[in-house]
Amino acid sequence: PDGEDGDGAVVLETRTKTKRPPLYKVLLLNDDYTPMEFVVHVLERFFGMSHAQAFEIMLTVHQRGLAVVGVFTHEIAETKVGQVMDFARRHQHPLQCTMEKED
Ligand code: NFA
Repeated sequence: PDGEDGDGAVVLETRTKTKRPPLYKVLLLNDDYTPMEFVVHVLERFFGMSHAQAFEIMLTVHQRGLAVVGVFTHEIAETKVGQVMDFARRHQHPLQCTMEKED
C-alpha cells in the first residue's frame, strides 16, 4: 500500500511482499567403499540428525543410490557440501555430496 514518510510526503508503491530465498537440496551419493558407520557419523555431525535418523538415511542412500539429507539456502547448502567433502577426503573415503536447486 501507499505510505507516508513523516514529512507528509506520500510514498507510492511500498513493497509488501517478502521474497523467500531459493532453496537447495543437499544430496548424499552411495559408493562401494565408504564405511556405513562413517556415513552415519557425517549425518549426525553435519546435519544434526539423531543416531537412529542418521542410520535410516544412510540405509536409504545405500539401497537407492542417493537421498536428500537436507534443504537449505544456497550459502548454507554450499557450506554443508564443502564440510562433508573435506571431511570425507581427510579420511580418504570417496563419499560424494552435491547440491541441486529445488523446483
Ligand atoms: N555402500 C557403502 C557400503 O556398503 C555404505 C554407504 C552408504 C556409502 C551411504 C555411501 C553412502 N559400505
